[in-house]
Amino acid sequence: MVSNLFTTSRRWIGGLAVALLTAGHAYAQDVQVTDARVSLLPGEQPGAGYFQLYNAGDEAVILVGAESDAFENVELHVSSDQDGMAHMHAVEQVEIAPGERFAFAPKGHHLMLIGRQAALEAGDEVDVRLEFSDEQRLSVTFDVVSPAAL
Ligand SMILES: [Cu+2]
Repeated sequence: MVSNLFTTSRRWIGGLAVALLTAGHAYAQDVQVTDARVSLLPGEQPGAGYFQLYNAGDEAVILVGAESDAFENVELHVSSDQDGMAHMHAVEQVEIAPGERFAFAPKGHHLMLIGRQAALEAGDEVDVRLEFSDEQRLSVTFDVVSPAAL
């Protein structure tokens, strides 16, 4: 009886996965990333990642995070200016509508790359995996640049 139930639910989950695949969701291959670069400050200070996202699909995509083997932690941040003081805070997610472009750029949204795991310098490349809702992942190669190059 127990094994019977197990088999049935597994079959049902399989059917659900197929249904989701055909439901017209936007997948990572519909997302185009260009101009990806990481600006590194000297010493232990975190790096900032910038890029352009284009949603070529016909459904919204939602960026929910990022990770990289080169850093302990990667967060989605947004900068703001309050009373002449620069602030930034973490954001949970960024939604990009179908056909829309979204720029991660200085003084706006950026990836905060915290806890460098190895020496990096301008001219190097670093891989970052962008994480979307539905557990979609997109691996992107970022060029390491000096802040002066932005
Ligand atoms: Cu930040």
